[in-house]
Amino acid sequence: MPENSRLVAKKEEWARKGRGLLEDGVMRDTRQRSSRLPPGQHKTKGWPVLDLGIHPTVATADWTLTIKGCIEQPVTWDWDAFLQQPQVKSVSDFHCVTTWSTFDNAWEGVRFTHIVETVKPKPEAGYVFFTSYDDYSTNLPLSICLDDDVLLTRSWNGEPLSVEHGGPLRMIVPNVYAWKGAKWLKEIRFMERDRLGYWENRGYSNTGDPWMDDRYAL
Ligand SMILES: Nc1nc2c(c(=O)[nH]1)N[C@H]1C(S)=C(S)[C@@H](COP(=O)(O)O)O[C@H]1N2
Ligand SMILES: [Mo]
Repeated sequence: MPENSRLVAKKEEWARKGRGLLEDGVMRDTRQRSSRLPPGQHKTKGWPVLDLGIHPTVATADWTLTIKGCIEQPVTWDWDAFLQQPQVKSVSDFHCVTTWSTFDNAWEGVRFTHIVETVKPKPEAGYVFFTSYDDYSTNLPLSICLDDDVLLTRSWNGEPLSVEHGGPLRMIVPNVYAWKGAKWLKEIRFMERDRLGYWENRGYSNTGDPWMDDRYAL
């Protein structure tokens, strides 16, 4: 896969060195927080673009989302079918593991809990694996995906999501670092067992809790 190999090599090096951790190799629980900023993060201006360097252009006319795996009702939606699902708005903060955060992003899209009600995961489904049009992937426990503010997002601050930020559709999962929110979302697979995604296979934490400074697989 053609990708931004210098960035990937840099981020692998950061994972080895524990860059951004307040104390080497120590995670800290800051959930009893007085600040909106997780440990080791700074608030940035605007909204940086961070990805593997491939920006797949998928016209909504060609776009589909397939949801499969350990579920009762597999579906493939085209763009119209996606728009027919209940749309909600949600405002949340966004924390990239490279230490920048943005506040008060207004997202619009479909709640992950609506996906769950529609596809009906089997009782043994405990994990979710996301695959994107740039071949990126990431994984989450189903429990994290059930948070109210987890959205399949098609709009940011009132505008359609731009291609560079993952349009037509991306995941937003505010309670974990932003690498766990797949841009250019193509497939969601429910699974019995966990499977590591792109960064989770390259030294990044499998849990990725910003409030725990939980950046790397230590
Ligand atoms: N498909 C895909 N999704 C991705 C990535 C990627 O390279 N490809 N990068 C991740 C990382 S590391 C971050 S920080 C966020 C950045 O989103 P942004 O570019 O919209 O700021 O997207 C995440 N989702
Ligand atoms: Mo990131």
